[in-house]
Amino acid sequence: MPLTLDEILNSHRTGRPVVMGVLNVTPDSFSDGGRFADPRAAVEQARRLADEGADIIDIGPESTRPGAERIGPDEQIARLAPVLPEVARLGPVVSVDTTLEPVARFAIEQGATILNDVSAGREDPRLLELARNGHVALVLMHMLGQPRTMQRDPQYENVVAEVKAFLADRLGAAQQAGAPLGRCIIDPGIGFGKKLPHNLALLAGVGELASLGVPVLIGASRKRFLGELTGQDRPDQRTWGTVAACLECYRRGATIFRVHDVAPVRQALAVAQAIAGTR
Ligand code: HH2
Repeated sequence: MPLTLDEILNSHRTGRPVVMGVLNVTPDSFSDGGRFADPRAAVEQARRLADEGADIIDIGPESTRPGAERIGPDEQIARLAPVLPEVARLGPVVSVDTTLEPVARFAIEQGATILNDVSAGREDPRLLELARNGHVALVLMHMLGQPRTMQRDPQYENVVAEVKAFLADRLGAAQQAGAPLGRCIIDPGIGFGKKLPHNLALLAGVGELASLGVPVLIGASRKRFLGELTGQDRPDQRTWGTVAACLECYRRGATIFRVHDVAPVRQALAVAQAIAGTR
């Protein structure tokens, strides 16, 4: 049985690992671009993610890969419309990966209960207000710059401290917009304006981020830094590196893992959870 939204939002207290399966309904995503742009293929993939044990299905109508061009709300809604209502019937909690309030509002009407905002409410601050009613959760992610430009020589003095301060500030902004702290999840944004040493420092420093008192989400799945570390050029062959990153972060206090390959990550986390429980 997939976890409920309340169980997901309590995962940092219970230590229950949460798996978020990625469903990109885009023609151009970096690792699975175009495969699920057809609505029937998308719903089939959502079913597979649910069968493999996803607690959340994160539907992305816009690619955020480095260099990606932005698309407007109408096109995002047109991509979600034939897919979202069917996915909402499958059982897992539905999340929508968007930075735009009209898209988020549409997604909530169609059954989504998590708003995964890679801009953490900076692009469209009205989005944060949608979590006011207490039925919707927010993912607030760190990104340096914009997807189009973010990999152009990002610089930090102390990446963990800077990302933590940013996330604390965005948690404050969410609360000011009326979103309860207990409805917020934070994410260091692996690969979003970060070079390899920045990504590694953030993965190692997950405990520091977890001290902010809300669940930490990690999106390391298939990302380029795994290729840099292993020499594996093909994103769909980076499953083992993804598993390693998830386990290391779980050990350090992250509980929510956004991944393309649900089954292997689910299995690895079940073992890690059992071992953690006997410590
Ligand atoms: N990464 C991607 C997209 N959305 N959301 C969160 N919260 N955290 C992440 O790390 C994250 C995210 C990029 O990966 P993917 O969805 O595979 O590719 P694309 O953005 O090209 O669709």
